[in-house]
Amino acid sequence: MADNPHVRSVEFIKSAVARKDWPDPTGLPEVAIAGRSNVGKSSLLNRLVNRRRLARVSNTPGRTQLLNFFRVNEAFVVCDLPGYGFAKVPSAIKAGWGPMIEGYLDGRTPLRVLMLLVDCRREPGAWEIGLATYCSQRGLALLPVVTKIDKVPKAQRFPTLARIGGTLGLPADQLVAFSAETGEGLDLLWRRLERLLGTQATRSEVDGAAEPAPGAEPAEGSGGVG
Ligand SMILES: Nc1nc2c(ncn2[C@@H]2O[C@H](COP(=O)(O)OP(=O)(O)OP(=O)(O)O)[C@@H](O)[C@H]2O)c(=O)[nH]1
Ligand SMILES: [Mg+2]
Repeated sequence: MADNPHVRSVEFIKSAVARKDWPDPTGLPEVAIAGRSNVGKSSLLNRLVNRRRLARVSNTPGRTQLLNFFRVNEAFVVCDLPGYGFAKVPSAIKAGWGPMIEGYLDGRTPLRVLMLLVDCRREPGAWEIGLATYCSQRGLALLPVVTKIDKVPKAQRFPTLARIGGTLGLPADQLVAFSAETGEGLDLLWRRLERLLGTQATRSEVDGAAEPAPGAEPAEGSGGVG
């Protein structure tokens, strides 16, 4: 993979299920990657940090079965979550995922940003809509990402963002169109992530900050962040 100027270092910290196994907070802010099974969470993480096989990717939904923690640039921690919903995994295992994910979202003190991934070919369901609402209630910054955007013809990309954004109650320009396959959207994703992590303390800065990409990106509206 080509160099990514945003990435200086990445280390696997640990996998965890129970709260007692979560890594000790180090003062670094944390970012969670959430979304339905097979939406492309682990692929997004690998692309984000420029490593082909850091997080395990699979055609079979249900590949990621634990909370997997990584430290990036000594600046933040990322948690790759198991997927929600219709995974082809034994129901005894799947039954534990709801509490594992919800327990993490509710209880993880350093958590600042929730990346909510939605497949470009699906409609966000009650679970995704609920998570978006949950973010504003809990004071988490929401970073919505539409994955596998390489599957959508260029002319259909904006309508796709508008449709998914509409369901989530967000303006289309707040969604990042992303492809782990081609790297489309990677730079925008990094810029939004860095801005959310860097300006966490002041909501007004997050809401009001303009994107440093002349012409390419409209400035963001205030809906849905934090
Ligand atoms: N075309 C295309 N395929 C992708 C993209 N991202 C992921 N995939 C494929 O989608 C499948 C699932 O990817 P994962 O990254 O394992 O998805 P996940 O959300 O981590 O899945 P779970 O861990 O099972 O919840 C794999 O076959 C990937 O190769 C993308 O941007 N474009
Ligand atoms: Mg995964």
